[in-house]
Amino acid sequence: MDTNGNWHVTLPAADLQQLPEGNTPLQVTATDIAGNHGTGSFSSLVDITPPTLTLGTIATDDIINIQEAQSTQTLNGTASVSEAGRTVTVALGGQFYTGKVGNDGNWSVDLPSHALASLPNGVYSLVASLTDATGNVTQVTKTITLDANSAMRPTVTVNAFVSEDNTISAADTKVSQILSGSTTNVE
Ligand SMILES: [Ca+2]
Ligand SMILES: [Ca+2]
Repeated sequence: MDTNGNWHVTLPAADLQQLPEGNTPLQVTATDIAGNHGTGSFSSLVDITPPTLTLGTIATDDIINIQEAQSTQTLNGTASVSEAGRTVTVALGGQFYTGKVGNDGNWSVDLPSHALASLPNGVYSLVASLTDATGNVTQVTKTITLDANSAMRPTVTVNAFVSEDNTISAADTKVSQILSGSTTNVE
């Protein structure tokens, strides 16, 4: 204690880690030379448990195709009911989307069609995160496939048929004819 009556006590980390979760009352007692006591107390909230967080399936099969990318796709999930009102953040392709945890613990985050359509086709890590009031963070990652970029849509080209004039004559029907062409973006 200094001459102004200010004091401090260091609480070792090893002791803090032994504290039970929840509200922990702390009491400080001062005693003067005559043996008189004075006490002060406060309550400190201990929360070392990160929230639970689960992710549902998006676009039926976690594959977003061209048709699905034309409308908003909603990612649903669950979280600890204790996190009601807090924000779930979803990262996809360098963009962030958010939704709130409901009173039942359910949440949903919308991925807008313009964002889905602008991403190159490929496999993406979709990362959802939720931070509780104490700062404990839970992150859950799932892999989704985007097959939605129309520039990558399969194309079919058919070459001219039957002696280059596309007309099947009586003579042409007497022999086999070959139909040929080419495709792009077909795996
Ligand atoms: Ca917590
Ligand atoms: Ca799908």
